[in-house]
Amino acid sequence: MQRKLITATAILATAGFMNVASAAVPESDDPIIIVQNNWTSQLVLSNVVGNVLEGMGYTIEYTPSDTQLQFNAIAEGDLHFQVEAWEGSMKTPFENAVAEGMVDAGTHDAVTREEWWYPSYMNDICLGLPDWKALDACAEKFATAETAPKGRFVGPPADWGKHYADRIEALEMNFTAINVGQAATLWAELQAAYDRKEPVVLFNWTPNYIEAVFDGQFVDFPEPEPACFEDPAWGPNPNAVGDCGATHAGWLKKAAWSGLAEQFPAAWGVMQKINFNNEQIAAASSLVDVDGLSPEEAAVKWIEANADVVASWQQ
Ligand code: TMO
Repeated sequence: MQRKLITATAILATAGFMNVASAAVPESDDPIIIVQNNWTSQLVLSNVVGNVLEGMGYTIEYTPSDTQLQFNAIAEGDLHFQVEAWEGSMKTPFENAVAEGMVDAGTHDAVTREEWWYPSYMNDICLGLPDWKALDACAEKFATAETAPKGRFVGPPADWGKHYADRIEALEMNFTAINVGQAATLWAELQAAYDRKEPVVLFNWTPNYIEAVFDGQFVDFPEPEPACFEDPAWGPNPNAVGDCGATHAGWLKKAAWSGLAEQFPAAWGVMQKINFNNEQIAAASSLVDVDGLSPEEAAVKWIEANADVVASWQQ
């Protein structure tokens, strides 16, 4: 199949109809290494990208990586493409890697937020929510045997680069962050509390399947500005930096190895066009977290449901 294509291409090129380089796909049989992380939409959408590139004839390898360390590996060419780099949890390592030669492969239309989040029934239990001060005044209601008298904040896996213990200290909150080992534990904690209308506040993000299944809201912390992290005088605590929340409208980017353009030009063309919106990402996670598909099965379904989107990447 591949050889035939090249032969036909070569003939047409000789006749002056086509450019050989642009038609001989794949340009290389070396694998394109797609990075996988530990949350659902990323696992599904990395498979979507891999399936599309495999359909073009490329050899794809998937390699799991740490959300903070992956960008250096991409800069060095050990990993090649990351489809979901989130501002709220990856901005610093992303920007550092760009300074080392990693390519910012473009920003998705999706607008993201990563923040403390609670089910809406808590609005009746802690008056004044979603303001963080109202949450803090209500901290004892969130206490567990492990954290009493402080409230428990169910925090994200450690490799997501969050520093909530620092934020809690900077804002002098009566909470303790208890980090989960994996995302599924966040949702299990939420479900268990939700079923009994018990207090719970946990790390969540959008786009995610959660908003379609649970009624809830993000906690409003002071909106971050660069000065929050540089100037102790900024923010509610005049003696601390980091006394603010995460951006309400974060970016979502793609990250790529700089060698892709030369070694796999047609694949690179697709990677540059890939552009997810909030709905498409939430749908990717729902296929797994609600419908129970594997990420691989979900990728096939997602591609079926978004055939026009996938076609637009290849034009
Ligand atoms: C891992 N996350 C989606 C929160 O950035």
